[in-house]
Amino acid sequence: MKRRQLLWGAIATTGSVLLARCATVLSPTPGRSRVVSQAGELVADLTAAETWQPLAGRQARLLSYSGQVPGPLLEMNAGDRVQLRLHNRLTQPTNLHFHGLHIPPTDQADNVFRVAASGETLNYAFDLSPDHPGGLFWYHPHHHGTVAEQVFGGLAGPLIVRGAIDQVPEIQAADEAVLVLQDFDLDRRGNRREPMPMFRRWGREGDLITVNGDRPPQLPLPQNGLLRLRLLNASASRIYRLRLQNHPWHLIGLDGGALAAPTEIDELILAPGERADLLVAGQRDPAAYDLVSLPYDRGIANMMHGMGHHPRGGDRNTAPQSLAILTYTETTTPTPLPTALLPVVAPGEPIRRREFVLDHGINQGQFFLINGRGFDHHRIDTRVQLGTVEDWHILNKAGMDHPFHLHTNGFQVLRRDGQPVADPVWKDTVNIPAYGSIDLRVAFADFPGVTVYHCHILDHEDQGMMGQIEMQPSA
Ligand SMILES: [Cu+2]
Repeated sequence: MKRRQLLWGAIATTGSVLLARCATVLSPTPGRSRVVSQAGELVADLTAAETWQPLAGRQARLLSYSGQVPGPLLEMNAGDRVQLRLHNRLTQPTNLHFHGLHIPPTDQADNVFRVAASGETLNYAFDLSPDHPGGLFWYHPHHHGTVAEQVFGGLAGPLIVRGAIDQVPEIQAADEAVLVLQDFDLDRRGNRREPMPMFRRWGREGDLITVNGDRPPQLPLPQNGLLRLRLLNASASRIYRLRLQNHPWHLIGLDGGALAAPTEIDELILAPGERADLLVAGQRDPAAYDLVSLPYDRGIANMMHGMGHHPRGGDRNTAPQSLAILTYTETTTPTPLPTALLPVVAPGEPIRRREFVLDHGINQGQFFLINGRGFDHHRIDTRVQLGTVEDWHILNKAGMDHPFHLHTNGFQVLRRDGQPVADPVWKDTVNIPAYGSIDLRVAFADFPGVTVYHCHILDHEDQGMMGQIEMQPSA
């Protein structure tokens, strides 16, 4: 079988290369490790702690998993057993959420109601089903009230599931790069700045954008070859608008869902929590091409003008920034783009329709509301039956974008602002622009229990924009 290179961390900038077939834990560069499942099992320890970290050429006081920002890459196959131990060396409670995985929301699996107090260890254990979609997922804290602070401090790590999409021959032959996008707000000494109350309302952002905790990496693309680019927005609030300059790129997947065929795109908007899977074909003149981040206004400018504020300190990154540099290398055996990927299975027919209104206001001391209410751990907001399909209309009545994320089960986006979406795919997070609406079709499959849906601007989640859903076994 042809093997690809997997680029992870600041590999290209130091010249070392990591082969995807290598064994359990590898550190291609100091502080950048990868844990690959062996014989159907992935076992790893993650220690959450405040540590000094190298970050984009300087030292920064960050929150890290096992001394790394982002955390170690966990790589497994559909059907594997996963066992993780989370050691909490922070001064506050934390826990883990496995964003996008279709696993139980209960017991030791994706149970966001568990708490690791400072100094404690939590065991996580779950099985991925043999038909679990292959894709890029991620792990991060989900302890209500401190999610934004902990993720913005650096706590986030990528998780790859290898599945059916990875068996497509052209994708198998492609080189692969995982890019974790994070932003940070640091003072001159490298300490994290405490966000002003107003920035917590907007959702905290930082001037410093990093890719895998570093400066823009160079991504080698062999002439005539294929590079699979896998992007994760692990930022607390920042929405990225991305463009590969003067070079085509093709979308092959969104979140954990594959497209039916590669689709050439122009721009890519990536909200917090979202992922994109892309192929870049080395068919252009050998040169360097920039992956750039362009300004995106998620409604803050309007709000600042409305309140008489000058645009300072909110969405401060207004100039395009290079996030990675695609660099052509020597010619390789020609690999064409695949013509087909995986069939997209339809969710089935809905048995009911619900409406969720996202808005701002004050309710029991919380400001970000769903259907007029802020989060209450003692209240179940939505009860659904397993084995059914529902249509959800999500209406954003506020002048700020709110990316909506549902745990445990995926959905397809059928309409945006009432207009049908061509060729919907399975997703777990979708941005709802200010004053916009989205229609989803959700399939509630096999796992009973209580979990949550929420805004993925993590300050909004912490300040109330979250609801609880109970998935009940069919009678
Ligand atoms: Cu929000």
